[in-house]
Amino acid sequence: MSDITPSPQVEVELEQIEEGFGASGTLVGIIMGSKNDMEKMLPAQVYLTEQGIDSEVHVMSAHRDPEKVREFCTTARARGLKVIIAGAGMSAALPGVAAAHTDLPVIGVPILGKSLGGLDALLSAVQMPPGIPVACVAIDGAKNAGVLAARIINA
Ligand code: RP5
Repeated sequence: MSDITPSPQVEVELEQIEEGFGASGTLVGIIMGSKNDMEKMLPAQVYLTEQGIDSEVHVMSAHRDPEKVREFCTTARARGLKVIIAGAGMSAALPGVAAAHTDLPVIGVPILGKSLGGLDALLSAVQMPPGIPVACVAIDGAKNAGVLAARIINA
């Protein structure tokens, strides 16, 4: 038995794991704001799988499911995740909110919506305040998010 006492923050995270998301054993968490984003986000997982990197996919919206997003992101490191890929359209808050709740690298994927040519999502994802970074790929650029996640893991 270890005589190292977990920090209060780690204890909180472990409690949250027991109540919510389990220990995944995966390295990359892929989250998106709607099931309607799934088709555009899957190229990230396809690339990671080709590279032998396990990932998990969840739908959670920063606006519709804020508590789920908070729980996923605050427990991500303790569950073994190394990178989070977050895709959303319209007012794409998900990447930035994810980055606010974890110090893991967050890669944002702006999803093309029905108006504004995707600029709404691009600007929402990329215009982060200093200290809370999101590494943003192109509009509908999920494959590059997978490539970047793999490079981060293999750095
Ligand atoms: C965003 O709003 C989602 O990421 C999605 O791209 C967009 C529209 O969501 P749905 O109405 O299709 O569920 O939060």
